[in-house]
Amino acid sequence: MGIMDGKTVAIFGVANKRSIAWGITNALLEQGARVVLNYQNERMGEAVAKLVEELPEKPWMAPCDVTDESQIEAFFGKLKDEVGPIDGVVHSVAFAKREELGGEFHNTSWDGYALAQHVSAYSLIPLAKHAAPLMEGRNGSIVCLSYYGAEKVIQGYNVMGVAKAALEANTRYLAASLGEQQIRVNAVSAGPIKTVSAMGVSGFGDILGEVEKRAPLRRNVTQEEVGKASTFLLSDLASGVTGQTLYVDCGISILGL
Ligand code: 1JT
Repeated sequence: MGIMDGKTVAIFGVANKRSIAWGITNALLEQGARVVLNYQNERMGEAVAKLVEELPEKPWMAPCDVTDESQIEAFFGKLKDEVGPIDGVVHSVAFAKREELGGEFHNTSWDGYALAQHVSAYSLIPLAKHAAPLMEGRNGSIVCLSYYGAEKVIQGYNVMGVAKAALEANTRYLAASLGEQQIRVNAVSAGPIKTVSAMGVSGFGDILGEVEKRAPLRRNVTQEEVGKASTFLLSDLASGVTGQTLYVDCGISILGL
């Protein structure tokens, strides 16, 4: 018996076993959901195919690069034909060039800025647009992943902070425009998590250490905890919640200096 019994959720952003999207996948499965996954391209498809071997049931999977709207349209078209309607979507996708993370913000290039926005913020909009018809009459729920750098300056987070600010604003505007269809849209603002892409950023290890020392819970949050909070937002337990950013960060964001 789970809070997601009978629901199907499409999850974007599983790359490896450390992915936040993988934590969400497992939390959803634990609550009885059926999940379907995207992968960015053939190379990532092989990695994700290996990952899902450890699941009791192999989920439906299809390729979809979120920077190409024709691929988003094709993904949901194929999903509708082969699986049927859905109840939720998880957007756990972000990218910025290494040289844009760290260094001085005033050196941000237009290319780096545009790429971070396209992958990390804009993509939520076409995803919501093409997912909405599959959620018709089902009280759909969309969840995306943000970070505190969206609202306060975190040294080195730079172009991703601006992209996450746009993502949180997209969450509110989509919540307003899709509300009439009874589709909810919320963001989870996760504390820093040791993922493969985050570990490649210099200074990230120091941030994990600072949180462990100062956060109210005196530790870092886990993929499993972000998974559980996201599952709540995707479930009917959150039926009155839309347009919000929910902090799942061991409390670090409530502190002043
Ligand atoms: C991306 C990366 C998005 C790392 C991210 C992210 N959102 C949070 N992090 C962790 C992080 C946090 C801080 C930081 C660096 C990383 C990696 C590239 C893809 C998008 O500061 C330098 C504060």
